Amino acid sequence: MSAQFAASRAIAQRIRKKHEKEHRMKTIVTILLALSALSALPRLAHSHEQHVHPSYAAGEPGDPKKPSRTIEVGMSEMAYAPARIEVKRGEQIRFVIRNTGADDHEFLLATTAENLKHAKAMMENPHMEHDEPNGVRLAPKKSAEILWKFTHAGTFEYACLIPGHREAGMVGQILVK
Ligand SMILES: [Cu+2]
Repeated sequence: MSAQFAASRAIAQRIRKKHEKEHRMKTIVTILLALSALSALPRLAHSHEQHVHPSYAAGEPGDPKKPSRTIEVGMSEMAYAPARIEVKRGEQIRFVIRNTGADDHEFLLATTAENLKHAKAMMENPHMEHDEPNGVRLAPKKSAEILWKFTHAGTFEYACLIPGHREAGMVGQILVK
């Protein structure tokens, strides 16, 4: 009787161990799945970003090791100086952008369609941060540089998408020939 009891206890223990092992395996699998989901995130976020801002229709971020032409751009209420720029296709431009005004202003290089879409997003979220290489937001008296290579011919623009600014005239034209 006691031998039988011992045997059934041993069986019960083995079953419990098996369950514990299965549980551990399940936990490990869950963690692995979570980790692989996490590692997929940056890629997803990236492709999402590219989808939302296919901003690089105007070209691509420049290469600091390659020669460039410098163009100074002043921003104030509510205009850019100059308001029109011509570049050659393949040319690399170093924009030296200075806010000479009294309010914050932006310089966002894109197509008109992209900027209008972006402006709409900014109406819903006026404090939206831009960390794209094709744009910058500057406080009064601040300056920044954007190095850009114009790889496509066409008409592009730089605009300030702070609500009301583009509409009031903060838009400049870039003609890439
Ligand atoms: Cu502005």
